[in-house]
Amino acid sequence: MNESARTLDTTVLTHGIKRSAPLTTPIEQHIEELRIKGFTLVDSGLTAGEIADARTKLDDIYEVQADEVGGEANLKLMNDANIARAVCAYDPLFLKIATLPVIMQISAAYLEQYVVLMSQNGIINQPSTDHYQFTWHRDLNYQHFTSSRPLSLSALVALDPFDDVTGGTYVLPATHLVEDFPSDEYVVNNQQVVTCPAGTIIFFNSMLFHRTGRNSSAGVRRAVNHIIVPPMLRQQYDFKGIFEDQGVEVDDPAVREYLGFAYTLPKSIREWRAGKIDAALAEQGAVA
Ligand SMILES: O=C(O)CCC(=O)C(=O)O
Repeated sequence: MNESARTLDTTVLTHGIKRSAPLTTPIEQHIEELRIKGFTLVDSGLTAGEIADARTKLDDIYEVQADEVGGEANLKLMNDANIARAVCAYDPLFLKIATLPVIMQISAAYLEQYVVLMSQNGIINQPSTDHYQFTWHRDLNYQHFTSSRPLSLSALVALDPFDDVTGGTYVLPATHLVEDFPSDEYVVNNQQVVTCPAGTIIFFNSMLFHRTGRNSSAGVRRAVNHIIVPPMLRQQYDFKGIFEDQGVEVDDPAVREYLGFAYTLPKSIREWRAGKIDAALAEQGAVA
């Protein structure tokens, strides 16, 4: 408990209230926090040994993935330095983390429908080094709307302590309920930094504005983020596959795009990154 919590009056008396929300299960307390302020903290239940293992494995996977694309310089080129992607496909410990009972329970209770893992990314926050995640963002990038029910849940598992020195996670409470990014003045006056021990999961509505805190310690500060969504906005069937099976050619680029021909999912992290590296190189060429 922090100093200000210790001095707060914790009796809850009301008047003029006809509707309120009594809690019946501990999970509901977390769902209520997610609904109102947009984030909540839960212990993952991982052992100290598993957390230590996950730290080493994350660093190893990052090295492997940097090699896959011809070196870290290419990751820097596409703003993907110090991020390890789809780590559950590289080591079973990360599949265990992605499917932790508490992650499955809270995502089912919060999203209230069938959900899938949209992404799982390791964040490697190196001391005194810039990271793409230092800048404010929503995990559903470029989206500026609110919804009466949540669309997506992020589950950020701290693998190192998040504190004032290693860098907590900065959040703007309740901004999952507001369309636009607020003014700089609002950000400065209302940002909150979430700190927690290693092994904690920071769950947040993926539309909450947040960012990684700067790491001014001497060590690396690592985390794994999961974005969990109901897969409702996707094609109901594979038009591209159906057209190909029928031997039907579609030449018009606009029609190909409309039918989702360009939307096949990358089959590997190397393939996912290849397109982005090509785009970054093309942009550099255009500027030069
Ligand atoms: O590392 C953190 O504190 C936040 C990570 C983050 O912003 C993200 O994964 O989207």
